[in-house]
Amino acid sequence: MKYHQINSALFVKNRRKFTAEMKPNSVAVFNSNDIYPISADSTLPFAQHRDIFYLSGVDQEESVLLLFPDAPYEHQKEILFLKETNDHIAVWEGEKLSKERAFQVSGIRTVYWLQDFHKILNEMMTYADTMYINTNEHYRATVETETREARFVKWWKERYPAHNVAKSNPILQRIRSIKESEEIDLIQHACDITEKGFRRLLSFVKPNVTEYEIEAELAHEFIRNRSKGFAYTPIIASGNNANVLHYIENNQQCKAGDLILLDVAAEYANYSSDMTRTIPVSGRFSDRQKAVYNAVLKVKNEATTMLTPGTLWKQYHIEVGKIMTSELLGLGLLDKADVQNENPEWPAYKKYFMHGTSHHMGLDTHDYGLLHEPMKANMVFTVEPGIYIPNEKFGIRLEDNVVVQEKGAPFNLMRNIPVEVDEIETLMNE
Ligand SMILES: [Mn+2]
Repeated sequence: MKYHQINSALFVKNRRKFTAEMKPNSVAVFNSNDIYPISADSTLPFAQHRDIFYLSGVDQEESVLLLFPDAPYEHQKEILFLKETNDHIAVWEGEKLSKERAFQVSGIRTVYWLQDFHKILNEMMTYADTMYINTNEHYRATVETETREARFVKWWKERYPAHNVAKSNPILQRIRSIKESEEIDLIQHACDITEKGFRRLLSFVKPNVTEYEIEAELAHEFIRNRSKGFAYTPIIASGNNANVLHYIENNQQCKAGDLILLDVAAEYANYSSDMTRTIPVSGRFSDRQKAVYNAVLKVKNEATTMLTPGTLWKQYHIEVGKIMTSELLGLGLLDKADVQNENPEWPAYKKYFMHGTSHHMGLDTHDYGLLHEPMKANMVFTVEPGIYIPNEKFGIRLEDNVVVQEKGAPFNLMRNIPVEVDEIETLMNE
């Protein structure tokens, strides 16, 4: 791992929050992700399943975490199963967690090699009444492959049909959405790496630079700061490309006078950041670009103040829509009749701003969080309004990451990343 080791106290706390919600005499199992094959012996880089990482800090393939708070013996309450390693295996496969290192990382004392999993699970199942299985219930998830977790669940249900089944996912959605201070520090660190990348761009971008050269600058800056790289596939969209919301080709040349929409951010220690900035290729905004930019900025700043404990996600979006509508009227993009005749299911403003304003962010960029439940302190949200105008061949989105506070306005984790027109122009022309 490139990142500095996280204090195992975080994972101890996370497990305590999970087990506090478990029914009496129940077991929960969490699996690593697979390493996905390409062809021949090529593979995609490993990406750990965020749930087992959240509960253990183990960032390695072929790992299983078993939690059994009511186990008859103390050493059975928390168990890790890891891929076997020793000095000989390490020469061939590189360093994997030893039992001692696994304890240092996770705070879990009982560590077995993976070949003992079925035998020990069987013993636990004879004691337990209920099994917590971990299904993916994220509101945006579409999964085509069978994950290691899904494979385990299928096998387990066939093998142990007499046990009660319970769901881990709603518990994880709730506890993962409220961040511990250590997690907020890690997300802040990811945001700070993103800031370094963005500042580097402000002196790099000139007419005729290509979108992929911009991507390369960011990758360089992120990795040299101990990030694995982008937290999600970067969007580097100059000119009219900004009006394709999920443009990821990043293969065009940036033309003088155009804007570049950059939805680009670093990960750190598996935590995301999620930033969008829109900058002028030539280092100066036109008057029209500036007017639309400042409208988006105003919506972002006003929306941010509404992210407070008790706010409902759906109601928040209705309120942001009203602010956006007033800005679009001011820009002449909508007229009064458009608004008076609007369909409440698809209000007029959606012609120019068709996506959501906020999502939870954390270990996943679109993180866990139950959107029908009111917001709480220490949730981390993005705030990302945009105005997209294909007729004028540009689109603008601005996005920060903020922490909901017990009292007062949210804390902006991207407060140091330039966003005002004057500051962007000054830095681009130094
Ligand atoms: Mn986002």
